[in-house]
Amino acid sequence: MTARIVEVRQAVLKKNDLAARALRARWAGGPLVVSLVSSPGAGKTTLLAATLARLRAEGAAVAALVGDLATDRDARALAATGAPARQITTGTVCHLDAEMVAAHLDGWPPATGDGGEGAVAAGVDTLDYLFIENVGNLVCPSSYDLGEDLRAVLLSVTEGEDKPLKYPTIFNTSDLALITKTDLAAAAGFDRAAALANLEAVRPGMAVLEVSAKSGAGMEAWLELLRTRQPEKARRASITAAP
Ligand SMILES: Nc1nc2c(ncn2[C@@H]2O[C@H](COP(=O)(O)OP(=O)(O)OP(=O)(O)O)[C@@H](O)[C@H]2O)c(=O)[nH]1
Ligand SMILES: [Mg+2]
Repeated sequence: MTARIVEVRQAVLKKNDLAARALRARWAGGPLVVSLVSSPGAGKTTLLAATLARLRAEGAAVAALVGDLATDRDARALAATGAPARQITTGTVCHLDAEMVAAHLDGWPPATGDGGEGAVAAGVDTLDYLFIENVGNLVCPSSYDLGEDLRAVLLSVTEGEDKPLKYPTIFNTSDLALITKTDLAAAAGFDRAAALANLEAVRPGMAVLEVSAKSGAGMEAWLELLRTRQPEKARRASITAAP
């Protein structure tokens, strides 16, 4: 019985890996694709809304996909920034997978604006940045590659410094950790040194940024990381495409 479960799970993951590979190939010359993972309520949507607003104001073409079991609340919150945002409703499924992402890309985002700053032409290939907010869960999303270029895991100051030790896989499959809600650190009695030590124990050398989407503290470093990564990807794509 156990062997059969393992077999089925391996087949599902293999299928996802193939779909993720196809996504990666599809947007190889397109946007920097950044996914956000965390426990429920760690601040993904709030951080993403602030990020979309800032990048749009600089003239970047940005859009977001967001996964939740139910409701389109997050997509509506993100769309309030003016950026195209699309909800993926997963029902009972506790993570996004690459096929769900692929199924929501056809004809999306539609062309918006008048071609001026912040306007987005039709299709994901014309974007500078595509963000994917995963379902709030520290376990399931870790096994599913979405073809993203960068996966950021959020750890809010209110959820406990021990989370990297208890949920190592999600931290191990992420490229960057974002400590969020730093404006609440003192009130929550957040032990910053312990959190950093736990991240380091699980993923030595992991890049860590500390942000508050509410106060704006640390946002510039996060945006600068995105602004640096985006042209790096475009440069790599043009080298690969060169005859
Ligand atoms: N004080 C403070 N509150 C924050 C910050 N970021 C988010 N919050 C609050 O935390 C709560 C959850 O934030 P969300 O952005 O919805 O979190 P989420 O990770 O998208 O949640 P799910 O999509 O449900 O997993 C909301 O009440 C936010 O207002 C922050 O930087 N500081
Ligand atoms: Mg959210």
